[in-house]
Amino acid sequence: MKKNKIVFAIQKQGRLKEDSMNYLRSMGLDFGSQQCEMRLKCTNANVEVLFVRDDDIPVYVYRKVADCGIVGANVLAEKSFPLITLRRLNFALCKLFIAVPQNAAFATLEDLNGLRIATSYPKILGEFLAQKAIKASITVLKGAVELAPSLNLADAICDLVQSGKTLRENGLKPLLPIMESEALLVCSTDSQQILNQINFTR
Ligand code: PRT
Ligand code: ZN
Repeated sequence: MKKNKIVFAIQKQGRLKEDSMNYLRSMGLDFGSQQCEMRLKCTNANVEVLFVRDDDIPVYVYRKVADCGIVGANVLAEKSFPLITLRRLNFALCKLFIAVPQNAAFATLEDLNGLRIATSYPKILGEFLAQKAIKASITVLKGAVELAPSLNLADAICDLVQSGKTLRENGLKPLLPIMESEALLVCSTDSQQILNQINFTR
């Protein structure tokens, strides 16, 4: 049976939401006022938007509940579902860094051996450390990662950096970049069918 409706999964609230909606509008999609917190119907095409946590976007797309999603490359890499990236969207730009206390003696990659590193990205960090043959222990935190060194919960952190302000405010300095990130338009393996139905002009 032919499926005509195209479903997008985008972030419900946060740094990706506004730019994601603007991107959909830039493709010529119009939306009325939002009646429901979780879903929004397009008024000029058979398109629906689902608003979800950004961490859940890869699974929505992988399980084909949504056809496309807009998610940070960092989240996509951490969740590691085999999705197709249709477009790099050039917003939500940031870098995942290993950072250490400003007064720390650690200066090189090798200095991380034996340290405790706090992060919300254990998979990305674990793979990076394994590739570099560094043996460090990873402490997984969902948020407030920058606080961990001052609370003696960790010796270093691995977190997203944009301006660097949060690191400075917490007495930390960047040591090593792990990955660059930006918002990505992703879909599952039916990409061609989706591309045929919508004109991705940008
Ligand atoms: O509720 P939900 O789970 O959907 O949202 P969230 O809280 O997990 O995500 P959100 O809205 O904070 O970020 C969504 C995405 O935006 C991230 O996954 C990244 O792809 C991207 N992004 C871009 C950022 C940043 N820049 C960013 N600076 N995500 C987080 N930060 C945080 C960072 O964790 C740190 O605490 O901002 C702080 C650093 O910022 P600077 O400017 O002080 O360096
Ligand atoms: Zn999230």
